[in-house]
Amino acid sequence: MEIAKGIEIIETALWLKKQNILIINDLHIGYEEVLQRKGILVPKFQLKEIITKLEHILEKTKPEKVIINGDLKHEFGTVLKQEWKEVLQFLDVVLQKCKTVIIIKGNHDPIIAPIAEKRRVAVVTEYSVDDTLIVHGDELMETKATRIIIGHEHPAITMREGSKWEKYKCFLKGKWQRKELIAVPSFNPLLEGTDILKEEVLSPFLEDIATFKVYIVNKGEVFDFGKVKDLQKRAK
Ligand SMILES: [Mn+2]
Repeated sequence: MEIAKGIEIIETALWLKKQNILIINDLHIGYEEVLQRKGILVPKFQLKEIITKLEHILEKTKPEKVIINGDLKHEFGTVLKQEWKEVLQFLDVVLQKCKTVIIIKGNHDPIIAPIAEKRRVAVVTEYSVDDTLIVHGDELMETKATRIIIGHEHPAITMREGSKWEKYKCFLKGKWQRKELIAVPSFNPLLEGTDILKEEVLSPFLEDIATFKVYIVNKGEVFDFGKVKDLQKRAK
């Protein structure tokens, strides 16, 4: 679905059609290991699922650049070989389909650089293209760009589906300081996200959340759900 001129939602990725750039974020590779350490058993198919989904999107869009907008790896507290292996495995898949991969640093990526270097992938704090700034979004920054694209928030909405409640990932589009702001959900299927109707927002760019438009993604399909404030009214 096109949500702004030349900007399309493809599953949980954002595609800048004109510049042919594909943006994904918050993969948090290794997240299931953290859950396992806490005693929560989750099957270990996360990476495979991420790769299958991404390959499908890459086939469809054939981008010139893939930008990973922060939090590629969940945590680097103790860098286990296994964790390195998974990040490299992921980068290799992307590099097979797309020559240029750029990593934007997120708040979970303090030591991503040595891993990225192994595959000659650039690590930057922000990336600008035409009038658009792409940045992780955990901290505000000054910019002349007229559009900002962020990750970090993991936006989602819980809705009733028949008799049960389901959480859906969503994109958000609104304004920050008169600039257009787009928030992209987490690419990791295991991380459903923050319910923006019930929980505090994380990113300071989303201070005006009530005025934002919501686009829900369900099984690869995108649905326009109107504004946050109208959904808040209905939820009461
Ligand atoms: Mn983050």
